[in-house]
Amino acid sequence: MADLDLKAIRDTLVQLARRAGGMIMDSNYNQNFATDTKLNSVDIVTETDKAVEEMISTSLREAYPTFSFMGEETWKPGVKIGPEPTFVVDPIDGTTNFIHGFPHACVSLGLAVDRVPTVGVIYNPFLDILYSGIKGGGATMTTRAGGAAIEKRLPLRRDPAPLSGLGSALLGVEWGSDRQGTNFELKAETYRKLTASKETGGRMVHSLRSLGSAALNLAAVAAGQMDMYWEGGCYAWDVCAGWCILVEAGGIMAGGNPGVWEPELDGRKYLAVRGAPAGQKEIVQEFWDVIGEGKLEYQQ
Ligand code: LIP
Repeated sequence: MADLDLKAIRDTLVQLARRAGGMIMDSNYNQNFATDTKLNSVDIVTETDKAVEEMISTSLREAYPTFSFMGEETWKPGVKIGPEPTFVVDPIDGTTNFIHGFPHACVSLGLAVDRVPTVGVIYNPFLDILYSGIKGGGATMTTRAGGAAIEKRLPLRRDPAPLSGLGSALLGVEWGSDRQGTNFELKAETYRKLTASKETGGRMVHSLRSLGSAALNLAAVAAGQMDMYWEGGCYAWDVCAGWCILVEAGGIMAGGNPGVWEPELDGRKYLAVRGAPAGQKEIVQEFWDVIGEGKLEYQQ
């Protein structure tokens, strides 16, 4: 790890993310083009997902031949991330948004070292917003206005407010592709308890948001635009880049099930909290209390 040039790796990932963004915007998204499904009718993959992953994996193997590579479209069930430097890549995170032309899809490029998210680059080509982070080196968000790049450190607020509990929080959640069974029931019940009025036993959070992309939800928490993000069912490639950016912006990643303070990168159950001078652990505990006895049952 000591001899890895993380800044050079970040720069390579930024270049690739922008190139991939060009492929995404050049594709026929939102034009009834061919899609394929994986687990069920809402777990979608397109030719563009595959072409972008092919371009990224070929480029990264050339540039870093000794590193491992894990990508959403070529991963085989059972394969886990090892301790060696590993690129963890989602060519299009938010494929459902992509096919609907809903402008929240991104390229998510992470590097894990010792299974720890170490470099992260997320690029949403629809809105031309790029997020990046390097372990120990901070996180930034780059937008463009009038042709000029504007880079801001994350979180966007210089003095993030303390977290004062779920009652004043804006939370990211996702429905995922399971639409029946234990995980689905637990999600639906948790969303009900989070939003219901205090008089009826709920926490009455400010509201719930679903950006449709784990990476963009994590980027929003890192930026301080959402207070938390809870997801069960997504994979390491959905969260690796965003996790690095989140931590570099002062946020923490806990587990999606109660009691897990150190979740695994490929554990598939996550609870992210924004950077704040106080209240991070308390709001995690409060969220876990809402889950109660339930448990997300996604396996690695
Ligand atoms: C998607 C995630 C989304 C999650 C879905 C899926 P994809 O990734 O980012 O947040 O709810 O289960 O994993 O399939 O668009 O790359």
